[in-house]
Amino acid sequence: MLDKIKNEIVKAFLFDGDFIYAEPFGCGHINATYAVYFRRETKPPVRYILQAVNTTIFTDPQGLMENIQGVTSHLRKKIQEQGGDPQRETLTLVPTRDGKLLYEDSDGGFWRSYLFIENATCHQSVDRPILFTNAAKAFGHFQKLLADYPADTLHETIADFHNTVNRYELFEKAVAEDKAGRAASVEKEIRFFLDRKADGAVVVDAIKEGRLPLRVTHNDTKLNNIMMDNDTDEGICVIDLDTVMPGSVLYDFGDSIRFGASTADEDEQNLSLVSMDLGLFEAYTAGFLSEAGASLTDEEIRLLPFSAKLLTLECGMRFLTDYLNGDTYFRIHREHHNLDRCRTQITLVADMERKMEEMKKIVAKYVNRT
Ligand code: NDG
Repeated sequence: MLDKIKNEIVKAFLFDGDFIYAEPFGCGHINATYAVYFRRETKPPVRYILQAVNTTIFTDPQGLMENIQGVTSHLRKKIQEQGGDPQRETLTLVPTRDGKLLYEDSDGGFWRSYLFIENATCHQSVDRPILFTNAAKAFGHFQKLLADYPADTLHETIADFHNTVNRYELFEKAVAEDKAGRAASVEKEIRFFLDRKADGAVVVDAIKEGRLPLRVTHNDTKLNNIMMDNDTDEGICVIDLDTVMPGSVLYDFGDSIRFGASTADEDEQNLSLVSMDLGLFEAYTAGFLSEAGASLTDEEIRLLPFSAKLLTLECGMRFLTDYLNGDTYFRIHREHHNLDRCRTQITLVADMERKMEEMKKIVAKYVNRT
């Protein structure tokens, strides 16, 4: 792929300078991401992000790019109004030489590019609680900036993305079909999810019955989807905007806790290292409620602790579904990778169930209803 990038793809984009080299970049499970480097005559070298969109998953890449353009333009305007630096605080698309946002290559692959945000890092884990508080503030702020975005203009890039009732149906289908012949070896894991099927309907039903509002949400709020400033540790830019769609704020809060409040990596094989850290839960809750708290309804606040469990349950079930289907969705780097990922999520769900009352107390501590 690096040859193809050099010989074809980089020539299609409006990059500044002469191509030096390209290298794989980041840790995404879905798209293929590269950094591409350019030499310039009178200015320092520059790099860009180049991404091959996974069109098996995002079947409407044009619609996807319309969303990203719409959302980043909206953010850019607000950041400018507030005196911020839009090239640092939101993603900036680099167009192709013929003015498009996507380049279709000679094999039918779709590519896009962003300016590289320098002097900032995507952290893979929380080594200091302040990072997590700052991530929470950034996601809360992102939510606030998009509160007046016209939601009906957004394409639904992945239908039913966090519809946990639907996710249960897909899971039960994968168990019944057992395409990869693995179901018998993971009976215990399958049972864990089936035992919690009722949880899957809680948020979906509340949205359907109008007890929870739909908002424009990010829907994939892992810690590594925020760039944090290397000098100040502030969360400066929310990235991976592929799943920005109408959703519940609970999806964003819950998914952040799932990933960032864990004491171990998402694919840790030693499960005795995996638990949900209440201190990190508190760090995130404090930051998130300080930014977004005032705009949340009582029902949203009541369900925040449960949402952490729900999103972890959903993600674990998605990993197991993919394992049963033969690993066709998430990129894997070793044979039972999806099963390892599923097991960490199960361990976290069980730990959250034990700690639910304490999580509720922490939320109550930071709710400011004056
Ligand atoms: C990917 C998934 C996200 C999931 C995460 C797990 C898509 C588009 O991997 O939903 O929670 O690490 O499926 N994104 O980012």
